[in-house]
Amino acid sequence: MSTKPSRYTVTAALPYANGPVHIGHLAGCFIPSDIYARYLRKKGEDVLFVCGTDEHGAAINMKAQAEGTSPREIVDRYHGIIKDSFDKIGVSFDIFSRTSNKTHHETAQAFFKELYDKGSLEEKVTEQYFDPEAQQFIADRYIIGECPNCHYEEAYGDQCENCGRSLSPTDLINPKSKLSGSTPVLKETKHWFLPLDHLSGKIKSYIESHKDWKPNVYGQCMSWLDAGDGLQARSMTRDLDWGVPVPLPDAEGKVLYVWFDAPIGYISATKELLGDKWEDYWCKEDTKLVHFIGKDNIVFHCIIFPAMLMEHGGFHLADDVPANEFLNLEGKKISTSRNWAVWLHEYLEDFQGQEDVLRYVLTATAPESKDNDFTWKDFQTRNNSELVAILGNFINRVLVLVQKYYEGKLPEYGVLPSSDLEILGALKTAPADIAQSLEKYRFREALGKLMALARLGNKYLADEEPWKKVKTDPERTAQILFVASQISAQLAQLMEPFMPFTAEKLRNALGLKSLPWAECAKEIFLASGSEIQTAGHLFQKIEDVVIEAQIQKLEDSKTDTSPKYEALKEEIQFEDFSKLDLRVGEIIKAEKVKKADKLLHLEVDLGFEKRSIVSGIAEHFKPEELAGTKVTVVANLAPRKLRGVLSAGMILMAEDSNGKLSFTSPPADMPNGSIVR
Ligand code: B3M
Ligand code: ZN
Repeated sequence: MSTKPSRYTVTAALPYANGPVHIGHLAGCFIPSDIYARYLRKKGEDVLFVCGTDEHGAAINMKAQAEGTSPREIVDRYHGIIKDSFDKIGVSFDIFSRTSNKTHHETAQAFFKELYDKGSLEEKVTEQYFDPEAQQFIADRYIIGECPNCHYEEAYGDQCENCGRSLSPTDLINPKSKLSGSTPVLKETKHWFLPLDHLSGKIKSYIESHKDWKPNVYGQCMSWLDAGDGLQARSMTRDLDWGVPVPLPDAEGKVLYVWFDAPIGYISATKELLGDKWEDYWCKEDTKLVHFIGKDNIVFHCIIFPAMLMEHGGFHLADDVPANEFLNLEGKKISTSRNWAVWLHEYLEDFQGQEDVLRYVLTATAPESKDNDFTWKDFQTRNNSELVAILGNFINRVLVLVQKYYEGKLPEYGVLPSSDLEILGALKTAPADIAQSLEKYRFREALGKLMALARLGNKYLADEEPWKKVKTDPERTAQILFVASQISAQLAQLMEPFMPFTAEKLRNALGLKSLPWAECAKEIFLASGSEIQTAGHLFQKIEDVVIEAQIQKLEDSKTDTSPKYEALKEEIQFEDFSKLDLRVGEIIKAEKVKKADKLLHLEVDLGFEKRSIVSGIAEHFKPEELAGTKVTVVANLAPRKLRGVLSAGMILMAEDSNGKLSFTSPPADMPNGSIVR
């Protein structure tokens, strides 16, 4: 879009209503979209910011099944929790709807029907797994079996979580239905496909017209388009009993594919909010449509949804899709199933009044161009040494000193020296500078520029030391506090999109209204004589105990569903293996190594010589039981000293998933020194 948009439609990915929202979701799309929407509103733009819960699909059924309840009960519960926590963290949706409601069902069905009537959908009969006991077709996720790649036995029908390979249900060895445990059978079923293969030319030119998209997004789209067999037709319907019913007479028991109906949810939510005016936000070319999502949703928003809209006709396509990468937690992938997550509703309970701290930290560490890590330690450091020590400290000093020296009335300032004018000049250019980053969805960078202003203020006070000058040079002191108050005022304005709660507190203390972004490009916000109040401490120091408790909570609540088998290491060549010299040995003597709980000192007979070997098996075996045990020894491992004892070789041990060790013993009649290969 080259001309200035007349209005903006901003969407944030609809979270599945099968669990609460965690910090990964927030960092991925909700915080950035909210900053963007708040910024646009402050600019005076016509903005619609929509979201809602995604209440269909196998994920919801799975959760209901796991809890022995109904999908309806699940979506009602989580819609409530999610909506409430978004309100509290200040994500300012104009509407937060749900895909189970009537408007959405009607909108999605009408959309499907239009494609069907136009002949845009291909009807195909394919074979799908059917559970003969439960008497139903099984969603890919409900089928488990052995991975053909790594042989992990509990791979899902769409993906093996052990080796990461994406699968189809028929790839699984020994498939089992999770519904009943029975072996599924293939059965014919009819579905309606979106012929992405035929549409790929159009889709490609659409994507290619957006070379300006973030490289991670553009790159992922191109790799889908250029993949060996190109785009494949995708089924837009499923055999399931929960979802939007397929609006055709011969489609009993079938619902729309969740990724067909979910993005239409953005449109239904708009209709719900605006009635007939919804079209302005979805059909007009002078509307700028921006989808905020996480990287796992790129193909759906950049390829499948636009293809649906193109086929339907009459819609404006997304102008930008600033997808983020993933946020990890304490070095590990966030996982709902393993409960390795910081849940937003729990954060809000544990850190009341500190909503902006999370917004700040997630923006400062946002995974904008690569995966990033959230750690509680870093959260604490950013709070204590950035928000408290820089931003909070600066503002607190200014407000308190103005109170103390001038009873809260901003003093006259006379003729300011050029160094002060320079600082005021920086206030004037800051809005355009920060806007430049925001317009490019570089929220981290924008926040960095905001904090640079706070640092400038903090340094100014530290250099000028008004608390000293007040005794010797009252005129200069007045100037310093006048200038510092202007910096505070500008911070109050420009921090709004990032930290709306703090911004409001500060504006109130300064007696300022929220100004349109363009009007913030100035030097003086507060005239001499304006009354200002103190604001208390805007940020609180977070103590070690609080952080330790959070780390402990994470550890305590994690559930270990990690695979029973470790993934195989990288392939090696025969030459790599043949470097190992493995020999049969026999333990002659074993004793504990002093001051080392885990180590045993062994004397091992290799036939041609006796070796001293230190082995980390003391917690598993008693030394007196070991004499005469046959073992396999890595005989050419470079010798080294462990706790001062020479270890010339290594004993091979087998370890089960609980960490229990046993020897890989050759038979007793195998002579010591025999080669193992
Ligand atoms: N619910 C997937 C997700 O949460 C999905 C997004 C829908 S956006 C239309 O990752
Ligand atoms: Zn696998």
